[in-house]
Amino acid sequence: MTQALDEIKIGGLGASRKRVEDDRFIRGKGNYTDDITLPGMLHMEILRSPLAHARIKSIDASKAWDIPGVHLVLTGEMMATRNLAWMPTLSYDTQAVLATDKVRFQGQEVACVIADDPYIAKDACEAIDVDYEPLPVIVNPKQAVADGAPVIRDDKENQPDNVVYTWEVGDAAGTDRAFEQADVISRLQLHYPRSHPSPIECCGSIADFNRATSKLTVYMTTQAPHIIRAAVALVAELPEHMIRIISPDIGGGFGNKVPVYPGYVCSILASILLERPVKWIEDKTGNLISTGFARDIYLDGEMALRSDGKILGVRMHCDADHGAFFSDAQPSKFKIGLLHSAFAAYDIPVAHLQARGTYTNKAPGGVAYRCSFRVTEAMFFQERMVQAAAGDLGMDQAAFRRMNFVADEDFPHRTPLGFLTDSGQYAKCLDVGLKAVGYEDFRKRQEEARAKGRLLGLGISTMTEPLGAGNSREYDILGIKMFDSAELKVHMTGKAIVRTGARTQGQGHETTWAQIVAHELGIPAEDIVVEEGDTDTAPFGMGTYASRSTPVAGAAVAMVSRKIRAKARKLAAHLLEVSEEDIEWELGRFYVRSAPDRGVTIQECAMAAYSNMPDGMEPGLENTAYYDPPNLTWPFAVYIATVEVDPATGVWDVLSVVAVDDCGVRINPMIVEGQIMGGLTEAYAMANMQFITFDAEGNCVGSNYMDYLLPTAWETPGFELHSEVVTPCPHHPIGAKGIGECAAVGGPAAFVNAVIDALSGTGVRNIDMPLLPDRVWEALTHHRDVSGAPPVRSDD
Ligand code: MCN
Ligand code: CUM
Repeated sequence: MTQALDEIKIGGLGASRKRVEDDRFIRGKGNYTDDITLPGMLHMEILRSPLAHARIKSIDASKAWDIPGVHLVLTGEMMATRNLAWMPTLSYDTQAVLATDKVRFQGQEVACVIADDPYIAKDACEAIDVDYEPLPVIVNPKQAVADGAPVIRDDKENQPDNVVYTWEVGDAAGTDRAFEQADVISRLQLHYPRSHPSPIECCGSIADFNRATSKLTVYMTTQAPHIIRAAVALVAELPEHMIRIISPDIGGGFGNKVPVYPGYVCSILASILLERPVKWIEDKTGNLISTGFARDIYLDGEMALRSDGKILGVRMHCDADHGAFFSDAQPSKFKIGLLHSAFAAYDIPVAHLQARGTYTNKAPGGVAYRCSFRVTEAMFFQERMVQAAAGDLGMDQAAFRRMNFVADEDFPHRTPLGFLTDSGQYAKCLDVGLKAVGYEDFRKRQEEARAKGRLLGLGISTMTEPLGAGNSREYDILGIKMFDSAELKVHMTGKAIVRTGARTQGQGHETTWAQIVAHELGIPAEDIVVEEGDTDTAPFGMGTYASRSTPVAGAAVAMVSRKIRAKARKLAAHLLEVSEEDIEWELGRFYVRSAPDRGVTIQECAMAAYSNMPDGMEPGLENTAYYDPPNLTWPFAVYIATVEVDPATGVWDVLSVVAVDDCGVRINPMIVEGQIMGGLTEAYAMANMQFITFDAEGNCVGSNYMDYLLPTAWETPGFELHSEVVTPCPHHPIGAKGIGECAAVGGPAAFVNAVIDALSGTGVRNIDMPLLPDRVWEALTHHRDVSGAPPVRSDD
């Protein structure tokens, strides 16, 4: 008789275990950067530029220095004497830490004051006199490349214009031939607006340099502590063992906390100069106006179609607006991130993509916000284009997609733009979604309603997302290869601690990593503590973004558990006095094959590792695994929204949302559902209400929560989630694919497609997000597309 444990009961794979971190979060016992107070700590505030583009004629900080309680005023000039006025970005560009020559976007960091408290520091910032000479302002790529446009990055040699890069991929000639053979050519042009991750906790850091030990400790809001340590080592020329980056609890990251911000650098330099801890906590406006934006991309594409509905080829062009500095934190060699994952779910013979990046007078941004490096834009364009193409052919939306999907048996599938997708059951997901939303029935109701002047619409969106950078062959950040790590220490009582190179920001790693160990070793999840975010204790890893934690660090957790199990097997053989070959494993226990009643638990093996190991065996039960994934993981999802548009006002209400997500094996189904609901909420907000843009002077319009609306429970629609399609990832040790961003990536197109569907018959092909009532009303009333591209009028 064997006695295998019930995996769900011990909190293993598939258990909807409650999130252990929530015990402290919901009781106000989280420990965020701003909760930390160190003895002798000073406070830093940043003076930001009110202008988007201006030459700095002079900075007079004498009045600020005179204010009692002020310890230091940092300006670009002072930073320059230490070679720190500029810093390298993660995309091989440079970024001003504090402006010296010019300011290049509204909100740019101009000076810092370090004082006894943040209020004195803020007041002192206002006492700094900056004499600006305004320059012409550029707020979109068209202006950036216009004849005579002022060169924003005149600090750079060999930068005669505002073009950051041009890049292309695919088969241009083959695509031309496909278009020659097309029966129908469908075209779409749109702008995916800037959006902002806007985590509840803003960015911040506490730098603590100890002259006696020469050690620099920095508590900071970062999603990638080891990358920050590497960057500090390189920029500040401090040795790595003298730098400790601690990322305490994080109140949401969503990509906003990947880049390196000037505030971090200034607090570090201030602490080194003053030999006291220096805390910098950004305010909301500072966060919204100056930190990691996302999107802001102009997409223009064509699809070559055969009259029976087969897609023959795709051509895409993209203009990306990167703001004043190219600071994307993305680990691929591709300048435009993974935009060329567009159309990966469709079996398209040939495609070609051209991309151009431009500098503008806006805060640097690009990739960050619940996206795997521009996959959000890729999937949005893909699904908007597919809807337009089906419409042009007069084909049913669902049938057109189904006919062009990559078939289940065609994996691994090489996409026309070069990716290798791993697995999926696309048509099945679509069918589940259509059934759930009552597709046929809705189409009938839509027609009946139309006859009565009511506008109903249904939008389908699908997405497949390349998640889990790297493999190290193709992905790196500043030459540091992409992989991740896990360390597992099993104590003698069989309790354990697992540490990884990732950093949770709310995703629930403290819960799910323990579940992977429970699955591999049979140690109950509640006996395992998870720790991340301290570079002095965590194994080296590349952090959490691009939903890479489960695909990479999570895989490392499984692999290190297997190493522990291999050693425990030797201990079991020793305890049971049989040879290793005679031993079988079942969850939590080794037993003798010929005598299943004779067994030892994993806990007994752990005790033996410290008290009764065989002669010659190294004591202890600990190990580390570094995991370099063979490929990205490719989850798939179908999102379907139905809406009703009020023709009188342009207001639209969501009637239903159905989500079918296939992220392979789910470690914790409840957490996965939470991720999907969160992503759909953000998708809805982007499609419906979030407005952050620029006027002609480069003023950031919407840099406050009156304009940039965060969705609350009140306006957020309900979501119906489906989990019945599971395609295990063929190359991940436990079959899991990433899920953290899927719904934010695929969701927006479902809402926009639904509103455009409601407007069918008016000739409207596109309204740019957010689909504010006035835009929808304008489209309906004037039968025309509505662009949301900046500049906008300030009173919009
Ligand atoms: N999970 C699971 N089964 C799977 C896949 C994932 O149970 N098959 C669990 C994971 O173990 C983890 C969570 O779901 O607890 C998300 O996992 P994963 O898809 O690996 O994504 P990451 O942990 O790498 O999180 C990053 C992703 C990104 S890039 C953004 S942006 C985002 C997102 O997660 N930011 C978030 N979701 C967020 N959720 C919260 N609460 N806060 C953020 O800042
Ligand atoms: Cu692109 S936002 Mo997340 O990858 O941190």
